[in-house]
Amino acid sequence: MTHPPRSIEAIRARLASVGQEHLLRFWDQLTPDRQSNLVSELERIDTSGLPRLIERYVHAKPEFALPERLSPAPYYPLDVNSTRKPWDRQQFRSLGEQALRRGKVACFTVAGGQGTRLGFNGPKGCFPAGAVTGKSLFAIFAEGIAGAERRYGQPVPWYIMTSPLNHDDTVEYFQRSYHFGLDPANIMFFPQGVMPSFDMTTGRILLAEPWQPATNPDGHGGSFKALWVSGAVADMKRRGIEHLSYFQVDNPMVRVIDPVFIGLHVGAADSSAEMSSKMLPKASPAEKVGVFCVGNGRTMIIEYSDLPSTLAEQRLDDGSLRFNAGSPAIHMVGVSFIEKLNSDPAFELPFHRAEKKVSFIDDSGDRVNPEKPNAVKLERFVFDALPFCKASIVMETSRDDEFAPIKNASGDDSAQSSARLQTRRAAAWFEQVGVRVPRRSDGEPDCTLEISPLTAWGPEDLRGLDLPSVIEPGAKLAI
Ligand code: UD2
Repeated sequence: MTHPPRSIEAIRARLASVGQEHLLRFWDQLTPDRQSNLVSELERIDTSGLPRLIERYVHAKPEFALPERLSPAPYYPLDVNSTRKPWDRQQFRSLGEQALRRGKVACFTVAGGQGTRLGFNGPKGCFPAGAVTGKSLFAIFAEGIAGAERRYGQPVPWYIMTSPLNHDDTVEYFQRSYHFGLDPANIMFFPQGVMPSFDMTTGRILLAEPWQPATNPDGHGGSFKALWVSGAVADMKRRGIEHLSYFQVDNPMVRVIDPVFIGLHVGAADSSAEMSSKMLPKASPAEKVGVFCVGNGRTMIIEYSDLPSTLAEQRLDDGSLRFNAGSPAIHMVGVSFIEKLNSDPAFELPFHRAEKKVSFIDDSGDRVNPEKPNAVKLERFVFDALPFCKASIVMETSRDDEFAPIKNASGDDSAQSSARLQTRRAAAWFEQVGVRVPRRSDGEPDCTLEISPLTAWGPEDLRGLDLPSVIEPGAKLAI
């Protein structure tokens, strides 16, 4: 299809008015198909907002404004008898289970990230993560969901946010895997939005190809809009879903459904049931996780890069970190909260600016692969919605039980470290039901273990199973 000259002139004028006419530099050399591609890409860019955006985030580097009144956020501690805030875990478990038995809860996975650090060619959810079986992240989550459906006798729909870059591959992967035995009618995929990537010095949008502006996914904070425009929220309302269990694609040990957390979110006196979060005590002041704070009276997460080291390193008299509540990025989100945000035309989460290396086509049509950051990417973060809640609670979870993310190709937060943590957790559970686990002199299990979330959510689920009484040194065991 060729584009009528008049419409391309209108687009050219619109781009010229905001200093972006270079995006059409190669127009005359493009095939009609590629011209068409370029036009639809350009039509998606909100040109009227560009000058302000570039001024504010590309030419300037907005400093994070630390709230004047900042204190650590309170939380429901893991030890329910702690003097910090005693609470009744069983009561909230029952409330959560009630919500599950009434079919009010769905899962929501943000899987639109580019996974650059992992260096994996494909959607990150397809990455082999099971310590023994090498099952993918998606397969492990699916088993957790199947486990919840079996326990509570209700479908747990699964909403998966992809990006335009990995959407088709993700959907195909699920089809090839027969949706891991889940009912495909209960799984909905939708792509998040994208933002243009800007040249760091000129503010011009880079061209990834002569027919394609460079773009990046707009951050997991883009999910509030994507859930709305994709029709996912409408689908939830049709099904009577009221709450979403939100988790990232990178953590194979996450409890995809946690009745206690659901119960607190829906029923705690200080919860608005809008958005709640899990926390875990930080492993070190420099750990790369956001930190829960109360700023000017509102619960919020301050990203690790924005928390001044003077605060990150502050200690209490007992030696513990004052700002110790790290975020594993696990939330409960009320469907009505998503609706509330989207019905306010002025609602917008802030952008966060990151300088990245982005390969591009220069004005002479040559590809440039920069050696240092040349581009600004803008992303929104989901946790910036917390201060929009009427009230928001935080619950402590156990690092050993629920956090083994895979982010890097090696070292910390890699497949190897995650397998070690999966093994450690499984060893602890096995030992609690009397299975002998071989241990090395440093105390680490001398074997590799994996427990599927379809089999058990904790040691209590292992009782009554046909388990070996002893695991041999060097064994690999998956149940
Ligand atoms: C995130 C949190 C950090 C801590 C840590 C725990 C942010 C900014 N930081 O760090 O505070 O909680 O996780 O593991 O979130 N994603 C999308 N679309 C996007 C970008 C990301 O779906 O446009 C997904 C991505 O697929 C992944 C998740 O969001 O599931 C986290 O993204 P990340 O890897 O950029 O965040 P990270 O690990 O720096």
